[in-house]
Amino acid sequence: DGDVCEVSGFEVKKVLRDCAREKTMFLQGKIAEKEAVVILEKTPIHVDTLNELFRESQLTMESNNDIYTTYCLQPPAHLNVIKTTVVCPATEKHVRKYQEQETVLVEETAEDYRTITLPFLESQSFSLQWVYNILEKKAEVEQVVYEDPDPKLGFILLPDFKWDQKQLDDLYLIAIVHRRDIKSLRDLTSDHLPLLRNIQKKGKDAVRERYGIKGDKLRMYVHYQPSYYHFHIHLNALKYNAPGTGVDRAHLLSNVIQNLECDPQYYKTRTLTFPLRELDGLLSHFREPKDSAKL
Ligand code: M7G
Repeated sequence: DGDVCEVSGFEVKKVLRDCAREKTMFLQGKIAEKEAVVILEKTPIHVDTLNELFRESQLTMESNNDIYTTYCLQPPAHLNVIKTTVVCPATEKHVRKYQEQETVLVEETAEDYRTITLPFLESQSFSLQWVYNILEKKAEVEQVVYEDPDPKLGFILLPDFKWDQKQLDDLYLIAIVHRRDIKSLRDLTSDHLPLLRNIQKKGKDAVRERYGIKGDKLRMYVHYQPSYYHFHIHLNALKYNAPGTGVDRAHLLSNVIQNLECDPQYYKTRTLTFPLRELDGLLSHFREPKDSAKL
């Protein structure tokens, strides 16, 4: 399963989602008989390639009216790349994750978490193999920006695979904690405050040192629900409107810390609201009469 699938052999079966504005497309298909999901994304224009872009592109005028002219600019090959992410072999769940679909808001009480969400995610959630590969230095080793190796307070900071690292405008990193016993925001108590403060402090310092971006230009947050139930924190450039930063899913790290300072059991006891997509198996469990979900 660790084999790299050759994307050149990708046969498209279905367009899962097509976002013209974001210039991304999510595709389902096959690579050598294996199910695959492929994500195509046109990358931003880099400021330092502008001179080259105008000098070396082929320009075709499309229209002209008074002082207004539009062109089609055909850049040289190396400036015209599409970031491509391949998931192969992809599971049915990957296909659903990227499929265009309606979402609804769910209010999850502490009891709902225990009786509905937890049993569901224990049986259904995505494999964490890629996370363990990072923590065990079996993958993305040369990508690591910073590591605090402490087994209780430590974490690995590295570029999120959504970021191509070609420009800082859309900087996106993740901090993955070493300890493996925190599934999500729901598991946090005041016992975890030293861990959270450690990531907040050292994560900011590492980003400033490596990329020259200061802490007040950085958004640090966790998702609830996450896709991967091993605790991690998202870090991105404040000016970048990254997907998943909406109030329905993102919980700012500084707010999480303060909530736990006020109430050690905050996330264990509160009702948490989050969006679920129509095809998410968890949603059907929320819609069933609660008594049958407990069986
Ligand atoms: P999440 O909140 O669990 O789910 O975040 P989301 O994907 O629905 O946001 C997991 C984060 O890990 C996301 O930002 C992913 O882009 C990122 N990610 C996922 N995978 C499989 C990898 C990977 O293999 N390498 C790296 N570097 N990042 C990944």
